[in-house]
Amino acid sequence: MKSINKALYVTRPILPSFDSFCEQAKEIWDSGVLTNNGPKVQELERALTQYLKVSNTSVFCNGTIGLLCAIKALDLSGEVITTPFTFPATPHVLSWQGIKPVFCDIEEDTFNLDPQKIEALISSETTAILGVHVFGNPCHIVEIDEIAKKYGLKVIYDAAHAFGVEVSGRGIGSFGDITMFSFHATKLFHTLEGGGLTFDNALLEEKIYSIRNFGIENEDLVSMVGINGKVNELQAIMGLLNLPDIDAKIIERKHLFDKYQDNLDGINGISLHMPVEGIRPNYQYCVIRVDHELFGMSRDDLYEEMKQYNIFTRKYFYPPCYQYTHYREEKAKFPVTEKVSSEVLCLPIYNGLDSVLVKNVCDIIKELSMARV
Ligand code: T4K
Repeated sequence: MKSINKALYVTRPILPSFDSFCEQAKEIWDSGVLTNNGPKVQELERALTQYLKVSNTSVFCNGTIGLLCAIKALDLSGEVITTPFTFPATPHVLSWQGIKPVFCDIEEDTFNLDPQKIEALISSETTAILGVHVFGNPCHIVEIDEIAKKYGLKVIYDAAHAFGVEVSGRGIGSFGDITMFSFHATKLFHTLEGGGLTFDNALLEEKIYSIRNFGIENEDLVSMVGINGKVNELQAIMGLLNLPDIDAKIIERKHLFDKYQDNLDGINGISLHMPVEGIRPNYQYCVIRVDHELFGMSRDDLYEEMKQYNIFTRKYFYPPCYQYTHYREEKAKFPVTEKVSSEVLCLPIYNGLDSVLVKNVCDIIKELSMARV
């Protein structure tokens, strides 16, 4: 059986040339402005607003703090309906603010909130819906918007996976009241650590700015309970250097994704999670589902077996949030999440990944499947 010499991880960060980073860093050294909404941060916000096709962007030290501040800016309280199929950051930011995450099951096709199941969960305490565009596939934006309008709820989207995604030519960050992006090193676009909030309502701009900066309005007035969510100038130049290449990086990833599609085709029990119709996908993740019965091996066994070949896949998102110690709920309430979460596996996809290695990964999956027959 084929083996992979060097450890293959689910992702590797995109890096600009070291010289270009040093050149930009020199400007920061010379100016002595390192942080506190410096010129590079402001330049990055303008560049992102244009690239993401949104009205306003505020950058943050990471996506989680960005989301926390979005919830604060919209004055949410009580209960918020969200998905159990996500990274811990999503429900935790609610709990941090004394808000109860009310989990709603997902749908099979997109792994996103099932809009048919949202209304039954709305109570007099509900203040918002927090959807996640999981693996870059958009939530059912129109249906969620209709429900929110009917019940007077706010809508926040966690677009940690959806940088650069467009729906019928519209930036994914232009939907809902506020959208959060993660600019973590493992994401398509990154600022080492980082995140961003995008929003249409210009009135939110000052509020978000103030919340990000301890609630300080001016030298004489601290008007809100804020936090330190600021980005430094070195993070900003990493973003400014990465951004111009993102479209080319998406194309490169599409080739890798297509290679996976060609080579996984026909393996019984393995299905590739596809981008939905009508969007511009970003190919940040390459996700398969493993049907234990048809493939002859469970997702967990495949995950373990692949490690023997130096392939380190990830079980995003297992365990589902309702199994976390803090949120324990009956799994019977979330049958789709339960199933999806036990079957998904993220395969290596990143810029610079040799397409020969993609073929090798697929061959190993194929051979493992045949070995069980
Ligand atoms: N909402 C959702 C839906 C999210 O998925 C996330 C984060 C958030 C909110 C929160 O956004 P941030 O606050 O993080 O901005 C990683 C990322 O750390 C996390 O940002 C991401 N989601 C999550 C899906 O993946 P881990 O714990 O799996 O990362 P780690 O360190 O195991 O990295 C995965 C692989 O990447 C490694 O095996 C090797 C490679 N890697 C990683 C890092 C950090 C590198 O090659 N270089 C690196 O510097 O969470």
